[in-house]
Amino acid sequence: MSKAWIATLIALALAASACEQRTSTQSTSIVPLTPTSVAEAQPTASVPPPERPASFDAYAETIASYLSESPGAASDCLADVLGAWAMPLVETADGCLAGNADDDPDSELLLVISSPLEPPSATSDTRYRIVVLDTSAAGYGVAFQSESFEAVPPGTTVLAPLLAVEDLNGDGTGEFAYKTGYCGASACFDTAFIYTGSVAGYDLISPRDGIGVGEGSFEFRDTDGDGSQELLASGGISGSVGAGPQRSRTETWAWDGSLYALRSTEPGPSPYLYHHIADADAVLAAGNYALAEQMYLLALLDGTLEAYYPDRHELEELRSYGLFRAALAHLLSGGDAETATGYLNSAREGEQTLHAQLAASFQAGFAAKSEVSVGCAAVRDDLRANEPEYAAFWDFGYANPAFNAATFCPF
Ligand SMILES: [Ca+2]
Ligand SMILES: [Ca+2]
Ligand SMILES: [Ca+2]
Repeated sequence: MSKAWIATLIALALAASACEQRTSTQSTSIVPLTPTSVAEAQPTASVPPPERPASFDAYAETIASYLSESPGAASDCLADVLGAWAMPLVETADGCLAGNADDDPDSELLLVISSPLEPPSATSDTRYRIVVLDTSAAGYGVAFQSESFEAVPPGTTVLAPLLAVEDLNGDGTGEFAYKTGYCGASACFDTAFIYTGSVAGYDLISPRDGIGVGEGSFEFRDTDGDGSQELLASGGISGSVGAGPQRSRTETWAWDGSLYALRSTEPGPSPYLYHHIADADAVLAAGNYALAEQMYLLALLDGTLEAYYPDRHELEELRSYGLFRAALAHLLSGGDAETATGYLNSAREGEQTLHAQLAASFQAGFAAKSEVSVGCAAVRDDLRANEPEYAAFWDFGYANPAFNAATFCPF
């Protein structure tokens, strides 16, 4: 082709281009503009997904290279790769999330990659990682890659570790969150991690060890309407015999300006009298004596509440303990001695119980000078004299607080 002919072609092309621009400018209201990037992306969508690499360590980079060649694959969150690679336990719906994970406005892809664990460990035959794929002018790159985790518990059919990718804390830049699991001999534990991204990389903004809860589930929700989402971690039942009576709980982890920190813990329902008495104990310890008195009485009047260790005469012991504590709460809230005496008389009816004896000790001490402190001194003497028996009764497993004589009558 001659130089003159090329020059003519270029001139024609420029003229045509100028003409198109004028046409577009004149008729923007009726002719939709087609962005060139999309027009160019169309043919690349037909690039077939790459072969799954032999090495698990190469998965993330291979997917990033493929996305650079075929950015259209990001629009359906890598369904073609996830389909072609058939990574164990990873399904498209749970294996990929698109959203903003950092401080530029583009979406990143949060992805789960997995492979068989060879040889398998005692608790798993599959390992997985969380990966963040980020686009830039140079193409896609691996912006974050977690350590390798084991898929647990045994028998898991779908891995769904991705929790969220968006501006979670309401500061205008993106975060992402995922969860991992760990199973011991008789119980499994779930842990959530939250990261925020910037040009400098990804920083952990949950505690270093994560936010953990036994047999847990996690949900992001703005519970107080301040524009920042809290992480609600629910669970706490371990299924282990040594744990003692268990109840679920919901922890609220809130953004404090630099980290997600524990804001509050809400106990779940329990069928056990022990937990209802423990709730009243917590209210008394917080100094809300009138409410604590009501809670002891309501717990003791609720005939549906159960014992966890019936062979300890648990309900009888807890009844005498609860009535002693109701008397204490009544006196501390400024109530009359007559009502408190009524509670203590009733507490002493549990004749063969440790706590009937405890109530009697308090009553005798209090009667001497009408002072709570004298009654409490008598209680402390009784606890000291019979500590092994009290400690044995108050051992409610590792999921519950250990026996602590100092909490019985600290006044
Ligand atoms: Ca971004
Ligand atoms: Ca944010
Ligand atoms: Ca909030």
